[in-house]
Amino acid sequence: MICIYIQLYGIVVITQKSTKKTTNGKKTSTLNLGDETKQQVNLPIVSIIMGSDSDLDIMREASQILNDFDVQHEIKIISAHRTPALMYDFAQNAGLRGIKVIIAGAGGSAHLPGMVASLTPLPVIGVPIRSLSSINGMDSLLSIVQMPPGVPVATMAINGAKNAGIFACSILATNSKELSLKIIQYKKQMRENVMLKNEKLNKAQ
Ligand code: C2R
Repeated sequence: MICIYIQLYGIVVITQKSTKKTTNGKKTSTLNLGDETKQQVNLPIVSIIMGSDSDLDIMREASQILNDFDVQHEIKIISAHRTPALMYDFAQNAGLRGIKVIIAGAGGSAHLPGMVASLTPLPVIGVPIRSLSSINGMDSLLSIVQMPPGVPVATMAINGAKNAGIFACSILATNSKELSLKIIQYKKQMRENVMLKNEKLNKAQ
């Protein structure tokens, strides 16, 4: 994986690019989503956005999962409060750029996920961040989860960015047998890890 950092109109864009190549040297997406164009040009299909770079340590966990599942994604800092016009532009155009799922993390008075959800038909997964200025993340959680009827945000646990990555994969897997098999394998591995822990526990008794 190569990360490219670009400063664009005040937004930091971090693009994750797979270096996987075919025998003729052309890059391809490893994921079959039935979208030939995207497979050829290898564009991101998940967008991870967050209100501030101070959220990055947590939101990286979503990126890590997407890397593990070979899902092309981008990471951007966008704030509904600090950069409303950019947030609007992002939300209006994400689907047109080929993004299929948005993961949005924010702390404190976290309006970013809900505002983005109000502007796009794409599924939005919200991650409440326990930021320094927040009330233990409870303010972020309630801001994101208590959306008015008609504008849902699939809200994860406080700091639950890892689950946001897995949930994004689950949504994409409804259209990809390959990704679905990877998730089945992931769950099998989790089950085996628990069995191993049980074995260790039994031996220690
Ligand atoms: P700073 O660390 O930059 O002061 O940000 C961010 O997500 C972060 O957790 C503190 C916290 O403010 C949050 N923030 C929002 C929004 N923009 C920034 N909740 C928003 O638009 O919802």
